[in-house]
Amino acid sequence: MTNTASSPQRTLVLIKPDGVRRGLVGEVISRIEKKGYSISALRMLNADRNLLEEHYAEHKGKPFYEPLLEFMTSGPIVALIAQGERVIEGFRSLAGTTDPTVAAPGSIRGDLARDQGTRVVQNIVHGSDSVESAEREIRIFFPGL
Ligand code: IDP
Ligand code: MG
Repeated sequence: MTNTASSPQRTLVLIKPDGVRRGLVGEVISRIEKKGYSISALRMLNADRNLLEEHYAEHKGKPFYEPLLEFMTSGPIVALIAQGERVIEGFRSLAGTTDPTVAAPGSIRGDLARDQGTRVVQNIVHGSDSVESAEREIRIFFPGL
């Protein structure tokens, strides 16, 4: 029998330490679910430096790289896999642009974050930006899934 159904697209979402500290885990998850995506895996962890170096390899050498690793190890984070048709771009849209000061109202970053005057911008969530990075990042946080 020919199977024409492809497996659903997946993305890696992180709720960063600012989101966890501010009690926004439920709010972020709720927005993902209300949009209609499903969550297929979820864990809370204290990410160590090695894991984050792998995750943020593309940013090595940038001025915000060290502050970013310091921030991401400053408290627990939540990692989850969301899935559904075009979820990678869909979650990026839910998240809003990187800079929360100008992120669109209605988005997670636009509604819930602002510039705190820190060297790294604290913007509550991470979302994968391509199929390749989603699969790579999922392997880092959920080996075997
Ligand atoms: P993204 O999270 O919107 O994909 P990236 O460019 O992948 O943004 O950057 C990763 C993270 O590094 C951002 O979410 C933000 O926390 C931080 N960051 C990115 N660019 C800057 C910057 O120019 N100044 C300070 N922090 C930044
Ligand atoms: Mg990115």
